[in-house]
Amino acid sequence: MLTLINTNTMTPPIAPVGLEYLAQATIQAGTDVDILDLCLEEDRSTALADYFSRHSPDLIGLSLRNVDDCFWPSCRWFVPDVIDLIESLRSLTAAPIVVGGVGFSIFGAAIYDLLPVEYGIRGDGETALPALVQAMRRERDLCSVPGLIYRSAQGIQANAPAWPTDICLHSRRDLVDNRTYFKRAGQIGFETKRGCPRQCLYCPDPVAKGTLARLRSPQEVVQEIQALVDQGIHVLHTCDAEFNLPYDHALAVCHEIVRQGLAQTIQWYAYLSVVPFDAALASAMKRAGCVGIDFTTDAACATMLETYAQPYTKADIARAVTLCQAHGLIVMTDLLLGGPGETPETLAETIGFMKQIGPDGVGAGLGLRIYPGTPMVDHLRHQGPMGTNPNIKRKYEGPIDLRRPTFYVSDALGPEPARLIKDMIQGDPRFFEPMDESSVSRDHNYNDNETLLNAIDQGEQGAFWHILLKARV
Ligand code: B12
Repeated sequence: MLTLINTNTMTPPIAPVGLEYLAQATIQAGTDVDILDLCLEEDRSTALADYFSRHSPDLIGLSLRNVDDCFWPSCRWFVPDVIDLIESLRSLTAAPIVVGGVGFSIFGAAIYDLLPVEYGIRGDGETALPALVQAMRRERDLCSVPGLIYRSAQGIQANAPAWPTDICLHSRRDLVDNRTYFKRAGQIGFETKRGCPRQCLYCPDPVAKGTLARLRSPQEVVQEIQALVDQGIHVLHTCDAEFNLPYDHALAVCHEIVRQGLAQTIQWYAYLSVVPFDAALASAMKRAGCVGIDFTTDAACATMLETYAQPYTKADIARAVTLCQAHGLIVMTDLLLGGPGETPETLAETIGFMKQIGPDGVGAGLGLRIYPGTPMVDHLRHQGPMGTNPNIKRKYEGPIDLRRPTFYVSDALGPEPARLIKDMIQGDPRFFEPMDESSVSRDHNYNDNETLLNAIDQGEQGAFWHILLKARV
C-alpha cells in the first residue's frame, strides 16, 4: 500500500491536482493508494500520528509542489518544514519515502541531497511511481525507473527525467476533496498539457516539465471538467504554464468545451503568453466560458523583452489587451521588474506603457527568482562570480545556494527599488505594487494573503488576481 501526502499547506489552499492524477495512475497500475491531505487537517501532528497508528504503508510519497513562494519580499522557503515532516514520519513508520512534484523537479538531485529520504522522482509521476513500486518488489531495476533519484555506493544517481509524451489520465477527480478546496479557494485546476518549448531567461518550466509540449486530448480534458462540474465545481483555472502554447491545442480545447455543452456552465481562467494570440482565440475562449486571462508580459520595453527572450513586442502586448477588452475578457498583465539591465528608464517605459494600454490589472512583481538549469544562470556566469554580483539578493548567510530563495534585482534601481516602482505607479489602482519593508502595499503574493482569504470567505470565486481586483472596488 502506498500513502501519498500533500505537503503544500499554503493558504488559500490549492487542490493537489498532481497528487490526484498520480494516485489514480498508481491505482490503475494495481497498487492500493491512500491520500493524506495535510492541507485539509487542522492539527497536522495529530493527523499524522492518528493516520500511522492505523496504517502501515509500504511506501510514502511526498508531494513538493512549492520549494518556496518565489516572492522576493517574503523569501518563504518550505524545505525546512518538509525536513521536519520527514523526521516526524521517521518516528511513526519505517516505510521508505519518495519525494516528487514540480517544485522538487526544478531542482532534482540538488534538493534530494538536502532531504533524508530514500528516493526522489523528477518529472511526471504517473508512469514513474508505479515503476518504482515494481522496483521495490524487485520486478525491475532502480536504474530503469524514469526520473528516479537515489543513493548508491557510487553516490547520488539520477535517471533521465520522466516526461512521457502520451498523457492519458481519464481522471474522475474524485480522489481528493475537491469540493472543500473549491469552497476554500474559489476555483479548481485542470491541465491541458505539459512542458514548454520556449527558453525564457528565468523560467524553470522546461527544466521541470521538459522542452516538448506534451498534449492531452481535448476530449479527455473536457470529460475531466465534466467530472468536476458533476461535483458542483464550475469555476476553474488552467494548470498549464501557458495555455496558448501551442495555439492549435488551445483552440481545440475551447471548441471541445463548446461541443460537449459545458460553455454555459463553467467559468475559467488561464495563464497565456502574449503571442500567439488573436481574435480567433480570444473569441473561442470567450465562447468556451473563459472569464479572464493573465498574460506573462514581463516588460513593455524592447531591451528588457529581448533580455527575457520574449518573442513579442510592445505592440503585441497592446493588441492582446485590446483583443481581450473587445471580447469581454478580464485581462491581467504580469510584470517581472528588476531583471538584468533594468534601469529607472526601462521601468518608467514599462509602467508608463501599462498605464497607457490599460489592462484591468497589472502585477508589478519585483525580482527574478534564479533557478538552476535556466538560461539566467548562464547569463550570470558571464557576469563573473555570483558571490560578488551586487544584483543577486537573498536573505540567508553563506555562499549562494540557488536551492534557497535567491533573486536578481538590478542594482541600477538603487537601494529602494520597490519604492521607486511605487513612485512610478503613483497609486494607480490597477497595479499590484511590490511590497517593501517600510509600508503596507497591495501586492499579489497569494501565500497567506489576508485580503484574498477574507474575500473567498465572503463567497468570492475565480482566479486569485481577479478576486483581489474585485476586493478593491
Ligand atoms: C497553475 C499554477 C498556479 C495556479 C493554481 C491553480 C489551481 N487551481 O491549480 C495559481 C495561480 C493559484 C498558483 C499559485 C501559486 N503558485 Co503556482 N503554478 C501553477 C503551475 C503553472 C501549474 C501547477 C500544476 O497544477 N501543475 C499540474 C500538475 C498535474 O503537475 P504537478 O503538480 O507538477 O504534478 C506532477 C508531477 O510533479 C508529479 N508529482 C507531483 N507530486 C508528486 C509526488 C510524488 C511522490 C511523485 C513521485 C511525483 C509527484 O506527478 C504529477 C503528475 O505528473 C506551476 C508550474 C507548472 N508548470 O507546473 C506553477 C508553480 C507550481 N507555482 C509556483 C508558485 C511560486 C506559486 C505561488 C507560491 C505564487 C505566489 N507567491 O503567490 C502560489 C502558491 C499557491 C498555493 N496555495 O499553493 C511555482 C513554484 C516554484 C517554486 N519555487 O517552488 C511554479 C513551479 C511556477 C514557477 N515556475 O515559478 N499557481
